[in-house]
Amino acid sequence: MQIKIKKASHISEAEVTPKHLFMNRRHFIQASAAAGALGSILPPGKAAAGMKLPGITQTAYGNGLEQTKYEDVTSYNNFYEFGTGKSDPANNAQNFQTKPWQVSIEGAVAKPGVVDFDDLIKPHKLEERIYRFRCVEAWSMVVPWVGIPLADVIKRFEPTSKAKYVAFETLVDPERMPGQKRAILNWPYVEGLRMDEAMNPLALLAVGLYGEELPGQNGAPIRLVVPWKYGFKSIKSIVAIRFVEKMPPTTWNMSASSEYGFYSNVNPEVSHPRWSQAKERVIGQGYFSAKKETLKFNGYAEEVASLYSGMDLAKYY
Ligand SMILES: Nc1nc2c(c(=O)[nH]1)N[C@H]1C(S)=C(S)[C@@H](COP(=O)(O)O)O[C@H]1N2
Ligand SMILES: [Mo]
Repeated sequence: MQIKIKKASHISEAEVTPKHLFMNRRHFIQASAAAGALGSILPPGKAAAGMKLPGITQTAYGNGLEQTKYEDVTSYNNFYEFGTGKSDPANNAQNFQTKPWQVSIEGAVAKPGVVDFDDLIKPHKLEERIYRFRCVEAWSMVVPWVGIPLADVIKRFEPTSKAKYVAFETLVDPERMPGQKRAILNWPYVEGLRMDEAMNPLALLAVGLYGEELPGQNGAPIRLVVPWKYGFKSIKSIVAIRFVEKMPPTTWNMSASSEYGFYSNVNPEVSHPRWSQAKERVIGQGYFSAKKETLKFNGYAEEVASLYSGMDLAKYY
Protein backbone atom coordinates (compact mmCIF):
# COMPACT_ATOMS: atom_id res chain seq x y z
CA MET A 1 0.00 0.00 0.00
CA GLN A 2 1.31 3.41 -0.89
CA ILE A 3 0.66 6.03 1.77
CA LYS A 4 0.34 9.56 0.45
CA ILE A 5 2.43 12.07 2.30
CA LYS A 6 0.51 15.14 3.30
CA LYS A 7 1.84 18.41 2.01
CA ALA A 8 3.70 20.80 4.29
CA SER A 9 0.52 22.77 4.96
CA HIS A 10 -0.86 19.76 6.81
CA ILE A 11 2.09 19.36 9.14
CA SER A 12 0.80 19.46 12.67
CA GLU A 13 2.49 21.43 15.39
CA ALA A 14 1.68 18.81 18.00
CA GLU A 15 4.63 18.06 20.22
CA VAL A 16 6.05 14.68 21.21
CA THR A 17 3.46 11.94 21.08
CA PRO A 18 2.79 9.40 23.79
CA LYS A 19 4.38 6.86 21.44
CA HIS A 20 7.74 8.45 22.12
CA LEU A 21 7.26 8.32 25.83
CA PHE A 22 6.28 4.70 25.51
CA MET A 23 9.21 3.88 23.20
CA ASN A 24 11.68 5.65 25.41
CA ARG A 25 10.47 3.94 28.52
CA ARG A 26 10.82 0.62 26.74
CA HIS A 27 14.36 1.46 25.61
CA PHE A 28 15.24 2.61 29.04
CA ILE A 29 14.07 -0.61 30.60
CA GLN A 30 15.97 -2.63 27.99
CA ALA A 31 19.04 -0.44 28.37
CA SER A 32 18.94 -0.81 32.14
CA ALA A 33 18.57 -4.56 31.86
CA ALA A 34 21.46 -4.70 29.39
CA ALA A 35 23.59 -2.45 31.58
CA GLY A 36 22.88 -4.76 34.49
CA ALA A 37 23.84 -7.86 32.57
CA LEU A 38 26.83 -6.22 30.84
CA GLY A 39 27.77 -3.94 33.69
CA SER A 40 31.30 -5.23 33.70
CA ILE A 41 32.02 -4.39 30.07
CA LEU A 42 30.06 -1.18 29.52
CA PRO A 43 32.00 1.83 30.78
CA PRO A 44 30.29 3.41 33.78
CA GLY A 45 27.79 6.13 32.90
CA LYS A 46 27.63 5.07 29.25
CA ALA A 47 23.96 4.43 28.54
CA ALA A 48 23.14 1.84 25.89
CA ALA A 49 20.25 4.03 24.68
CA GLY A 50 20.61 7.55 23.25
CA MET A 51 19.55 10.77 24.93
CA LYS A 52 15.96 11.80 24.40
CA LEU A 53 15.65 14.87 22.14
CA PRO A 54 13.43 17.69 23.43
CA GLY A 55 10.66 19.55 21.59
CA ILE A 56 10.15 17.40 18.53
CA THR A 57 7.41 18.51 16.14
CA GLN A 58 5.34 15.68 14.72
CA THR A 59 4.77 15.71 10.99
CA ALA A 60 2.49 13.74 8.70
CA TYR A 61 5.42 12.22 6.77
CA GLY A 62 5.05 8.47 6.79
CA ASN A 63 1.95 8.32 8.96
CA GLY A 64 0.63 4.78 8.75
CA LEU A 65 3.87 3.15 7.60
CA GLU A 66 4.95 0.19 9.69
CA GLN A 67 8.17 1.23 11.43
CA THR A 68 11.21 -1.00 11.61
CA LYS A 69 12.01 -1.87 15.22
CA TYR A 70 14.58 0.34 16.99
CA GLU A 71 16.68 -2.73 17.65
CA ASP A 72 16.87 -3.55 13.93
CA VAL A 73 17.51 0.04 12.78
CA THR A 74 20.42 0.28 15.20
CA SER A 75 22.00 -3.16 14.77
CA TYR A 76 21.96 -3.76 10.98
CA ASN A 77 24.05 -0.96 9.49
CA ASN A 78 26.37 0.11 6.72
CA PHE A 79 29.07 2.40 8.08
CA TYR A 80 32.44 1.31 6.72
CA GLU A 81 34.32 3.70 9.03
CA PHE A 82 33.41 1.19 11.75
CA GLY A 83 33.88 -2.01 9.72
CA THR A 84 32.34 -3.68 6.71
CA GLY A 85 30.07 -6.21 8.47
CA LYS A 86 26.44 -5.30 9.20
CA SER A 87 26.94 -5.65 12.95
CA ASP A 88 30.39 -4.00 13.04
CA PRO A 89 29.07 -0.42 13.35
CA ALA A 90 26.86 -1.26 16.36
CA ASN A 91 29.80 -3.01 18.02
CA ASN A 92 32.54 -0.52 17.15
CA ALA A 93 30.69 2.81 17.41
CA GLN A 94 29.50 2.25 21.01
CA ASN A 95 31.86 4.86 22.45
CA PHE A 96 32.16 7.16 19.44
CA GLN A 97 32.70 10.64 20.87
CA THR A 98 30.63 13.31 19.12
CA LYS A 99 30.96 16.15 21.60
CA PRO A 100 32.34 18.63 20.67
CA TRP A 101 31.46 18.47 16.97
CA GLN A 102 31.88 21.11 14.31
CA VAL A 103 30.70 21.39 10.72
CA SER A 104 32.63 23.46 8.21
CA ILE A 105 30.49 25.41 5.72
CA GLU A 106 32.60 26.10 2.64
CA GLY A 107 32.67 27.23 -0.96
CA ALA A 108 30.15 29.32 -2.85
CA VAL A 109 28.28 30.83 0.12
CA ALA A 110 27.99 34.36 1.49
CA LYS A 111 28.42 33.11 5.06
CA PRO A 112 31.09 30.40 5.21
CA GLY A 113 32.57 29.30 8.53
CA VAL A 114 33.05 26.55 11.07
CA VAL A 115 29.88 26.05 13.08
CA ASP A 116 29.42 24.20 16.36
CA PHE A 117 26.86 21.41 16.16
CA ASP A 118 24.56 23.17 18.65
CA ASP A 119 24.67 26.43 16.70
CA LEU A 120 23.93 24.58 13.48
CA ILE A 121 20.79 23.01 14.93
CA LYS A 122 19.51 25.60 17.41
CA PRO A 123 17.81 28.04 15.00
CA HIS A 124 15.63 25.20 13.67
CA LYS A 125 12.71 23.15 14.93
CA LEU A 126 13.34 19.44 15.21
CA GLU A 127 10.84 17.42 13.21
CA GLU A 128 10.03 13.75 13.24
CA ARG A 129 9.60 12.28 9.78
CA ILE A 130 8.94 8.62 9.14
CA TYR A 131 10.70 7.75 5.89
CA ARG A 132 11.20 4.63 3.86
CA PHE A 133 14.92 3.92 3.55
CA ARG A 134 16.24 1.72 0.74
CA CYS A 135 19.77 0.35 0.42
CA VAL A 136 21.16 -0.55 -3.02
CA GLU A 137 21.80 -4.01 -1.56
CA ALA A 138 18.03 -4.49 -1.90
CA TRP A 139 16.99 -4.22 1.72
CA SER A 140 14.75 -1.60 3.23
CA MET A 141 13.55 -0.15 6.50
CA VAL A 142 11.07 2.45 7.72
CA VAL A 143 12.71 4.85 10.16
CA PRO A 144 11.27 7.64 12.32
CA TRP A 145 14.07 10.15 11.84
CA VAL A 146 14.39 13.35 13.83
CA GLY A 147 16.00 16.24 12.00
CA ILE A 148 15.78 19.53 10.20
CA PRO A 149 15.13 20.19 6.51
CA LEU A 150 18.45 20.50 4.67
CA ALA A 151 16.98 23.40 2.66
CA ASP A 152 16.46 25.51 5.80
CA VAL A 153 20.09 25.05 6.84
CA ILE A 154 21.37 25.79 3.32
CA LYS A 155 19.37 29.03 3.10
CA ARG A 156 20.96 30.36 6.30
CA PHE A 157 24.43 30.31 4.76
CA GLU A 158 23.26 32.06 1.58
CA PRO A 159 24.67 30.09 -1.34
CA THR A 160 25.76 32.21 -4.31
CA SER A 161 24.76 31.68 -7.95
CA LYS A 162 27.89 29.53 -8.37
CA ALA A 163 26.49 26.91 -5.99
CA LYS A 164 25.23 24.26 -8.42
CA TYR A 165 25.93 21.24 -6.16
CA VAL A 166 26.39 20.56 -2.47
CA ALA A 167 29.21 18.24 -1.36
CA PHE A 168 29.27 16.51 2.03
CA GLU A 169 32.19 14.99 3.91
CA THR A 170 32.44 12.54 6.82
CA LEU A 171 34.95 12.84 9.66
CA VAL A 172 38.40 11.28 9.18
CA ASP A 173 39.85 10.00 12.45
CA PRO A 174 41.18 6.43 12.36
CA GLU A 175 41.53 6.42 16.15
CA ARG A 176 37.82 7.08 16.62
CA MET A 177 36.76 5.31 13.43
CA PRO A 178 38.83 2.12 13.38
CA GLY A 179 37.55 1.02 9.96
CA GLN A 180 39.58 3.91 8.51
CA LYS A 181 42.81 2.12 9.42
CA ARG A 182 42.27 0.14 6.23
CA ALA A 183 41.89 1.69 2.77
CA ILE A 184 38.61 -0.13 2.02
CA LEU A 185 37.25 3.15 0.62
CA ASN A 186 38.91 6.51 -0.05
CA TRP A 187 38.57 8.42 3.20
CA PRO A 188 36.87 10.73 3.84
CA TYR A 189 33.57 9.28 2.67
CA VAL A 190 32.10 11.97 0.41
CA GLU A 191 28.67 12.46 -1.15
CA GLY A 192 26.83 15.14 -3.07
CA LEU A 193 23.52 16.40 -4.32
CA ARG A 194 22.52 18.74 -7.10
CA MET A 195 21.37 22.05 -5.60
CA ASP A 196 17.70 21.51 -6.49
CA GLU A 197 17.81 18.02 -4.95
CA ALA A 198 19.34 19.44 -1.77
CA MET A 199 16.62 22.11 -1.64
CA ASN A 200 13.79 19.58 -2.04
CA PRO A 201 11.71 19.57 1.15
CA LEU A 202 12.22 15.80 1.62
CA ALA A 203 16.01 16.08 2.11
CA LEU A 204 16.66 15.93 5.83
CA LEU A 205 19.66 16.51 8.09
CA ALA A 206 18.97 13.94 10.78
CA VAL A 207 20.22 14.22 14.34
CA GLY A 208 18.09 11.48 15.86
CA LEU A 209 15.80 8.52 15.43
CA TYR A 210 12.93 7.21 17.53
CA GLY A 211 12.97 10.48 19.48
CA GLU A 212 16.55 10.01 20.65
CA GLU A 213 19.97 11.29 19.60
CA LEU A 214 21.46 9.27 16.74
CA PRO A 215 23.46 6.27 17.91
CA GLY A 216 27.03 6.23 16.59
CA GLN A 217 26.25 3.43 14.15
CA ASN A 218 23.51 5.49 12.48
CA GLY A 219 25.74 8.49 11.80
CA ALA A 220 25.95 10.54 15.00
CA PRO A 221 25.77 13.38 15.55
CA ILE A 222 24.44 14.52 12.15
CA ARG A 223 23.78 12.67 8.90
CA LEU A 224 21.94 13.19 5.67
CA VAL A 225 18.71 11.34 4.84
CA VAL A 226 17.63 11.41 1.18
CA PRO A 227 14.71 9.00 1.12
CA TRP A 228 14.21 8.79 -2.66
CA LYS A 229 17.81 7.67 -3.24
CA TYR A 230 19.73 4.53 -2.35
CA GLY A 231 21.07 4.52 1.20
CA PHE A 232 24.69 5.30 0.33
CA LYS A 233 23.73 8.88 -0.58
CA SER A 234 22.71 9.39 3.06
CA ILE A 235 26.19 10.23 4.34
CA LYS A 236 26.87 9.90 8.07
CA SER A 237 28.81 11.88 10.69
CA ILE A 238 29.14 15.00 8.53
CA VAL A 239 31.97 17.49 9.19
CA ALA A 240 31.86 19.57 6.00
CA ILE A 241 29.19 20.96 3.68
CA ARG A 242 30.69 22.57 0.58
CA PHE A 243 28.90 24.50 -2.17
CA VAL A 244 30.48 23.91 -5.56
CA GLU A 245 30.01 24.65 -9.24
CA LYS A 246 30.90 21.21 -10.66
CA MET A 247 29.41 17.81 -9.84
CA PRO A 248 31.46 16.62 -6.84
CA PRO A 249 33.08 13.17 -6.60
CA THR A 250 31.19 10.59 -4.52
CA THR A 251 32.77 7.71 -2.64
CA TRP A 252 30.94 4.73 -4.14
CA ASN A 253 31.12 6.19 -7.63
CA MET A 254 34.91 6.52 -7.26
CA SER A 255 35.06 2.98 -5.90
CA ALA A 256 33.00 1.35 -8.70
CA SER A 257 31.57 3.80 -11.21
CA SER A 258 29.68 1.18 -13.24
CA GLU A 259 27.73 0.15 -10.13
CA TYR A 260 27.04 3.46 -8.40
CA GLY A 261 26.15 6.66 -10.22
CA PHE A 262 25.85 10.19 -8.91
CA TYR A 263 22.05 10.26 -8.94
CA SER A 264 21.34 6.87 -7.37
CA ASN A 265 17.60 7.33 -7.46
CA VAL A 266 15.74 4.26 -6.29
CA ASN A 267 14.58 2.71 -9.55
CA PRO A 268 13.10 -0.80 -9.84
CA GLU A 269 13.54 -0.57 -13.64
CA VAL A 270 17.32 -0.10 -13.57
CA SER A 271 19.21 -3.09 -12.21
CA HIS A 272 22.45 -2.87 -10.35
CA PRO A 273 24.96 -4.72 -12.62
CA ARG A 274 25.11 -7.62 -10.15
CA TRP A 275 21.50 -7.87 -8.97
CA SER A 276 17.97 -6.62 -9.65
CA GLN A 277 16.51 -3.56 -7.93
CA ALA A 278 12.90 -4.65 -8.57
CA LYS A 279 12.34 -6.03 -5.05
CA GLU A 280 13.52 -5.48 -1.54
CA ARG A 281 13.85 -7.46 1.65
CA VAL A 282 12.23 -5.71 4.59
CA ILE A 283 14.58 -5.72 7.59
CA GLY A 284 13.00 -7.23 10.66
CA GLN A 285 10.73 -9.59 8.75
CA GLY A 286 13.34 -12.34 8.49
CA TYR A 287 15.70 -13.31 5.72
CA PHE A 288 13.30 -15.73 4.06
CA SER A 289 10.18 -13.57 4.24
CA ALA A 290 8.47 -12.50 1.01
CA LYS A 291 10.19 -9.63 -0.74
CA LYS A 292 8.35 -6.41 -1.39
CA GLU A 293 8.12 -4.62 -4.75
CA THR A 294 10.41 -1.61 -4.85
CA LEU A 295 8.68 1.65 -5.68
CA LYS A 296 10.11 4.18 -8.14
CA PHE A 297 11.90 6.95 -6.23
CA ASN A 298 11.25 4.71 -3.22
CA GLY A 299 7.62 5.86 -3.23
CA TYR A 300 8.40 9.58 -3.33
CA ALA A 301 7.76 10.17 -7.06
CA GLU A 302 5.07 12.75 -6.39
CA GLU A 303 7.60 14.91 -4.56
CA VAL A 304 10.73 14.40 -6.67
CA ALA A 305 10.01 13.05 -10.17
CA SER A 306 9.92 16.59 -11.59
CA LEU A 307 13.57 17.09 -10.61
CA TYR A 308 14.51 14.57 -13.30
CA SER A 309 12.06 15.36 -16.09
CA GLY A 310 13.77 14.98 -19.45
CA MET A 311 16.66 12.95 -18.01
CA ASP A 312 17.32 9.40 -19.17
CA LEU A 313 17.34 7.66 -15.79
CA ALA A 314 19.01 4.56 -17.24
CA LYS A 315 21.94 6.77 -18.24
CA TYR A 316 21.90 8.96 -15.15
CA TYR A 317 21.57 6.14 -12.62
N1 LIG B 1 30.20 7.98 6.15
C1 LIG B 1 29.44 6.96 5.72
N2 LIG B 1 28.15 7.19 5.44
C2 LIG B 1 27.36 6.17 5.01
C3 LIG B 1 27.91 4.86 4.81
C4 LIG B 1 29.28 4.66 5.12
O1 LIG B 1 29.84 3.56 5.00
N3 LIG B 1 30.01 5.73 5.58
N4 LIG B 1 27.08 3.85 4.33
C5 LIG B 1 25.91 4.27 3.55
C6 LIG B 1 25.00 3.17 3.22
S1 LIG B 1 25.52 2.10 1.99
C7 LIG B 1 23.77 3.03 3.78
S2 LIG B 1 22.67 1.83 3.27
C8 LIG B 1 23.35 3.91 4.90
C9 LIG B 1 22.92 3.07 6.09
O2 LIG B 1 22.34 3.88 7.09
P1 LIG B 1 21.83 3.20 8.45
O3 LIG B 1 22.93 2.33 8.95
O4 LIG B 1 21.51 4.33 9.37
O5 LIG B 1 20.63 2.39 8.10
O6 LIG B 1 24.38 4.81 5.32
C10 LIG B 1 25.14 5.38 4.25
N5 LIG B 1 26.03 6.40 4.77
MO1 LIG C 1 23.56 1.04 1.23
